[in-house]
Amino acid sequence: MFKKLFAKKKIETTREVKVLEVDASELSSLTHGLDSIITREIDGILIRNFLSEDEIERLKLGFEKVEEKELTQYDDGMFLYPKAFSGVDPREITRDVDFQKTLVDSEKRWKLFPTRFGIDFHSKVTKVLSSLSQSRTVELSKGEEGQGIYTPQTFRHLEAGKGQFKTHCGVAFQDEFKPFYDRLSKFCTIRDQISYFVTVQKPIAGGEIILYGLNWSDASRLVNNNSTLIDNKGKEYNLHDESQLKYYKIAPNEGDLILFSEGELWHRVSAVVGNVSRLTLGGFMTRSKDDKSLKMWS
Ligand SMILES: O=C(O)CCC(=O)C(=O)O
Ligand SMILES: [Fe+2]
Repeated sequence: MFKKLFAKKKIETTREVKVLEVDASELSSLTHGLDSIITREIDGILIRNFLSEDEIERLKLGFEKVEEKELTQYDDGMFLYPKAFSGVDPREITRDVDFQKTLVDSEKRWKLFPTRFGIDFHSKVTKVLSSLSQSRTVELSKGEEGQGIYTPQTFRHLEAGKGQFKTHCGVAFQDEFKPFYDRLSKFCTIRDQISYFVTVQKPIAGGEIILYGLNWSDASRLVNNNSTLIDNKGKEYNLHDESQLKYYKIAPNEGDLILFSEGELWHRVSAVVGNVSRLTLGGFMTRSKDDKSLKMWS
């Protein structure tokens, strides 16, 4: 009885984050995996050993040869190749003809990927993603009149000792990068976007993906340099205090592929620690307007 009386009042925390973990050889048991992320029955899937050691080595070698001038810096210690949507069509509006031209350039660059990086990553990842959905195909997003494509995947290089992705979620991006999302929303339902990436180089420590058990629709205010979330009732969560909310945290191994509900789920990548940088390759997808396919971009 005393124990009960004096027990410390449990701090109310957020919900559990559900991520299924499977080996690439067992994927046939998950034919509804992507659909379950869309309906939010689960938050994500971690597919172990999606790429072989040989495929990883090819990607690493290929990325080493990417020239500095081809990289775009997005934040301190964060470099992307090729440019992601936020660099192609940033906050100010790009003229339609110029945007269309970037899609044509993206297609040329993308077609060279298999020879340049030694593996047809796009075909391989699309095949697996398609096998995880019963009702939808996974497709490239094309430009107007079928001209050009939205780059489906980007390499993300987080420099040793400092690179990180601060807390964010897809829906919050929709305000921040409105011109781009306005274009996307002409052919997609942009709300339920899904993120996927494969780890190409794992750092010694840090560089973990952290998915918080808090949805944008429950907590939409992110303050204090992306370190505090305020929910709709005014309750504050310090994202760096692990006792304040539930989360799923993992540093995937090289070759592992993770996919998760990027749209509503707040998440971040912790700072890379040690002298090995973190390299990932991935992109986003969301349902087409007719809900028959998932359209990709990065
Ligand atoms: O680690 C990455 O490549 C990106 C992490 C992330 O924020 C995402 O996949 O949405
Ligand atoms: Fe993200």
